[in-house]
Amino acid sequence: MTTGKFNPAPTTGDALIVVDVQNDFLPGGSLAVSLGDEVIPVLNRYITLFHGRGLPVFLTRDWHPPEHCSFKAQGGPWPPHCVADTPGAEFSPSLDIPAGTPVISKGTARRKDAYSGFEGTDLDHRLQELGITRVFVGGLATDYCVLNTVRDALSGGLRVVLLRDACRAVNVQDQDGARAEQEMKRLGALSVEFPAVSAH
Ligand code: VGL
Ligand code: ZN
Repeated sequence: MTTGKFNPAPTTGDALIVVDVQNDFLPGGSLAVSLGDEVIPVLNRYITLFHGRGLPVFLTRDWHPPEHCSFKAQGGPWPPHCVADTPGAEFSPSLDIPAGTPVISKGTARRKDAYSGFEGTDLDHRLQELGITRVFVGGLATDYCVLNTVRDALSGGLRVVLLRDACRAVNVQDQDGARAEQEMKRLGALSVEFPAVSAH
């Protein structure tokens, strides 16, 4: 359901998924997303909101081995980024992470890339265990990991609220971010901005 009297106020059965807010995707990082740092204060508000209501928060992270297949030297499209246990792979120090927040690592196998937080991880199982039926998704980047995470959430039967002001795109091509958002909405995601949620 994407329109009508859909109430996006976070409640029991909802979880927040914060996608890849890691130093390498932020200004100064090896695969910096333009204005990527602007998502942090918005995400911090969502984290506070969910955590304050006792609702689960999950963090995903890109967590690649040093010679990952997505890196240019291995024939992939990207500069080296988010190599496990390096400073570039760490979450931004500005992200307010409650103690004990679960972290989902993806793209950990050398020969396989994974843009979705569900791919090759136990995220689906973890959400099921908690009785989650709807996920709120924001982070980096709109046109890769957010898009693919949202796609998998929807095809796994979850409802999705896309936090549009908590996302920024790589935009390899000019309109990639805009196209990704359209695609997520077409697939059934509800796209909201923060006040739409906090007003309830
Ligand atoms: C991502 C490009 C390469 C992302 C990850 O997190 O969106 N983008 N690896
Ligand atoms: Zn990556």
